[in-house]
Amino acid sequence: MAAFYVTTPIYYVNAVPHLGTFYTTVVADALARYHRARHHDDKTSRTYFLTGLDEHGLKIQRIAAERGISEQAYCDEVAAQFQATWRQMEIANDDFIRTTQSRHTEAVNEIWRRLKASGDIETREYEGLYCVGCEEFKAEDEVIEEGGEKVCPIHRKPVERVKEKNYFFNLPRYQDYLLELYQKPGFIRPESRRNEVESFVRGGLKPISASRIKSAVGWGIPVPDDPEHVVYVWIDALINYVTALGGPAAIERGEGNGALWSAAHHLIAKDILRFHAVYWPAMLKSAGLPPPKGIFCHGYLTVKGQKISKSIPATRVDPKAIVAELGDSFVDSLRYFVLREYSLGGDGDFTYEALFQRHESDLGNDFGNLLNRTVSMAQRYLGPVMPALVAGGARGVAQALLQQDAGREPKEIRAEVEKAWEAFEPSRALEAAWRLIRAHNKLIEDAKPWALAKDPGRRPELVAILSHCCESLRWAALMVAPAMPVAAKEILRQLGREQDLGTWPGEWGWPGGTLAQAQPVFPRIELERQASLVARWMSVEPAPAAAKPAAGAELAPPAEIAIDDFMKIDLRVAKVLACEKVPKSDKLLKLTLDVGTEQRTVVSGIAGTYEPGDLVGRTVIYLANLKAAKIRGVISQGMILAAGDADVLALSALDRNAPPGTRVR
Ligand code: ME8
Repeated sequence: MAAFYVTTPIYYVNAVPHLGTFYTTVVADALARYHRARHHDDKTSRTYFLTGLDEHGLKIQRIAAERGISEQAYCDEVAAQFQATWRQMEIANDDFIRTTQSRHTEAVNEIWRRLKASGDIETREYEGLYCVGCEEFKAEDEVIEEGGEKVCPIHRKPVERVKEKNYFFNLPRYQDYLLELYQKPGFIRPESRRNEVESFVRGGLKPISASRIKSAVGWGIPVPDDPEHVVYVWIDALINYVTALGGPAAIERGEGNGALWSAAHHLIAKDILRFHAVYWPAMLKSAGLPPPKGIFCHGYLTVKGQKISKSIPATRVDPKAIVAELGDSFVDSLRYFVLREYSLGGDGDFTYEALFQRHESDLGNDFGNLLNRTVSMAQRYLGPVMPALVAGGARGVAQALLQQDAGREPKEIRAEVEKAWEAFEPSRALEAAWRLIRAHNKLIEDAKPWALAKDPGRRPELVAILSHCCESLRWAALMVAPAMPVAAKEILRQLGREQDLGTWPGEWGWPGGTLAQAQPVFPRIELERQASLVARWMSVEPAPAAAKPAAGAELAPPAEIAIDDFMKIDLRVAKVLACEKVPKSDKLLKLTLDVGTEQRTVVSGIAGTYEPGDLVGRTVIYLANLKAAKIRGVISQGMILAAGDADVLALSALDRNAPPGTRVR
């Protein structure tokens, strides 16, 4: 049985979808669509795609309390938004799991009993540091000191000291098991992530928390037989992948959806690798269940190098807002873009310019153009009916031309596309499919059907060329349909081959079809419109909701940079010579700085914390090579560094005197 079970992380309900969660979900959707299409003719084949929501934990409990509504009401509200967004984005998941569903409570109870029966659950008096953002206990050496407080290095928020009696899971017992598991080829991909996990496990493991005391965290699944405790949110969350297949017993018996477990692939980003690659297989082993087949860990999407994250307004990229502006047909452009632009393992920086560029060049100029030219010429020269292409004769002419252009047979291209989808490499799959598209655009340019059409004697050649183009479009539509289901459907409709949707290319040879009128599938977006949209979407005016991150909301760490990148930043000592309020603004101060070689003007959003008089004569750290920007009519030449997120807490300072202009590094 060619089974394929793919999961996304279940997302926290402390935010609605953004481009980061969209990315993982679209990749999983495309992989599932590929597997369905590739094995459409195999009745025994099964594909299952699961996504859903992680609804328990302190983070959610606090947001609901702040909102003054019940946790469940809050979760229901966000769940509806997730589901509506995924539908709009053409996400065809087979199941949507929510950890507040009763089927999940049952599975968690059963797994807990199994962990206990294996002797892996024990109680301990525990004192430790807890980060609500991560929903995780942190060791002393995992936190950093900031402003005299211990803070989580990821969320930059104070960790909470917790002293309670907790249940613990005996993770160290599974060290050897895990190390052996990591030797299984492809269990953790990419290889760099496998190495990272392996060295973490080799470094030694500690028991992990398996519960929280109910008086501290009420919003969770009660520990079986001990209602004073709730199951720790990560243990609860990971089990979702088993719940959705019918629970541990169904998996053990290999019954129904349980049979899919041996084909399970967890798609995640690197922030949650340790939970999936270390804790989860150990828990499964303890519960008497086999590990998933594989874990694929992708990188972060960033904006200007910062991880796209719910709580950083400057990184906010909202797929819904983009589609609301550009129409439902743009969903496929967005899906295509994220799948084609980034190679799945690494990080990738998002820009709207690159999105528009690919929409216009790959989709409009390559794919759309081939469709448009082929369908309109075929209609004009041959009429709507394109009969099946018979072998031999003029077909050979087109074939020869094509091979010369594509450099390979369509079947070789198809094999490459298949290999790439199988290897979780959507970008390479799409790139390969594009070879077929580009080769046929070139075929049209070289064979000049408009010239052939003038000579009745060359009609067979004309038919051959245009049917080749129809067939290449049909193949390309089928091979890229996992990424662009709606565009693929429309292309097949115009070719008169809608019935092929959801199948996979078989023999090369146009099977015949009645063409519809040519219509643009990827409408052009005027440059001016693009520019005004980019300006609007990139304006970093914090949204009201994001201005004050909710308790526990994530403050993601910026992506890692190399020292060379850091060296591009020109930080200097500067002295404040003058300071005044910016008219009609509560937040902004205008500072005149001595930066050693000259005076510079900087507008800074620190008026909520500092009076102008506080600052004159102070030394600050100044970012000198930031592109100048006009803020409230004042040209700001750079910025000064300050601590704090939405609200400024403190200004940068030096602990000794250094003259203005001195480099800071
Ligand atoms: O961690 N780039 O939920 P979460 C790429 N509930 N992917 C990103 C991303 C970015 N900038 N930002 C988010 C949790 N993601 C837990 C999971 S699973 C048993 C429990 C994606 O809402 C990526 O898949 O914080 C990442 O792993 C996930 O969202 C984190 O989602």
